[in-house]
Amino acid sequence: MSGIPCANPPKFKPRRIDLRSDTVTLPTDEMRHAMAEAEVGDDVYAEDPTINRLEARAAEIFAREAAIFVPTGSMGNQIAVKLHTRPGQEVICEQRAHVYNYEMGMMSLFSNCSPRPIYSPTGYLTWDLIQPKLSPPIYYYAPTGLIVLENTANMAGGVCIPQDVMDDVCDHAHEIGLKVHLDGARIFNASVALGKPVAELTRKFDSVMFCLSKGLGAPVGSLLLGSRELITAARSVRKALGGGMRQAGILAAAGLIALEKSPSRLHEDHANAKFLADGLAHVPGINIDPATVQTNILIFDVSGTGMPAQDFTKKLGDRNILAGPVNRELMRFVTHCDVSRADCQQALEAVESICGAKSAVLSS
Ligand code: TLP
Repeated sequence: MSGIPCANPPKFKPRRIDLRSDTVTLPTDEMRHAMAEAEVGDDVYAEDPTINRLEARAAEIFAREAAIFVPTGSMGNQIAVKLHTRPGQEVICEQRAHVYNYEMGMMSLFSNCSPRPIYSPTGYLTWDLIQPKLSPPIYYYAPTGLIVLENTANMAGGVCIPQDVMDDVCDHAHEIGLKVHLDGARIFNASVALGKPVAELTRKFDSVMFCLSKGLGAPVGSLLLGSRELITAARSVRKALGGGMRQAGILAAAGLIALEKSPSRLHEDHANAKFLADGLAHVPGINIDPATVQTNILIFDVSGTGMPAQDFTKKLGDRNILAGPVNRELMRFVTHCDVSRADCQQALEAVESICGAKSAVLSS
């Protein structure tokens, strides 16, 4: 056979650089090995030793009484909304919050609550912004039932909420008997950027959700943390949502590795995001202030190129760079463990070539 050309030679498939999200990360060999070896049991009977270990370790890291493993961050958030509210109440959150925009309207569908979204120029809510939107105690208003903060604030460009802002919101809310839930899908990114342990950052919240399957690189899973009473109740709500996963210790095994090992490398993703932001800021038609990029998410405006973000995304895709449009003007890049500095350089070159080509068209 040697020397005879193959009739259908396999086509060379160039590697795609995936900046759409940190959800796209693939499990490491160490994770796959741990998954294969995981000791498992039926978690609906609370008998999966690996899940029990993950929950205990997460509770310990966050200095909480208890934790529950859930398949997704969305489920963790919605369990919290259900447990902290009564039907007919309002849930205050920032206008770009995940819990409001990307969870299928579940706070209305599942908990019978209405969102009260508030825009903040910084991307996160402060008590000054929240206080005027609390429902007055008049019988025909829907009472405020819960405040949800998001740290880091994803669609505000991965910005971190400072400790004093979170503490202040929680203190004021607690004074009037209101609960505060943290969507901490990327709280470990905030912890690295702010230089504070997650337990300290989240200490005042009534519940905290964090994801293993974002920057930490696990294939599946999130945890909801809180008091023992809250987490016991959460087991029923998780089951109601179809989230009782039986021998899911296979997933928790990867999660344990993500939890122990990944936080110490997140600074690399932040440095890569900064590198991208610095490069993008020099491309004509792209608008981003690199000083606002604190973690692994960049949101930038492409309207100056004359192209809608959807077209820009398509052109990047043609160059094997995957990214996501946020709306007509804005695009998002997310760095993660499967994206190197060289990949970021290649992404920047693709952006430059698109803008260069476009400028040439405009000037012709
Ligand atoms: N975010 C995803 C998309 O759903 C937008 C992403 O690519 O960023 N809270 C925050 C702050 C999130 O960013 C996400 C996922 C979730 C919750 C939900 O997590 P999953 O996808 O596990 O339900």
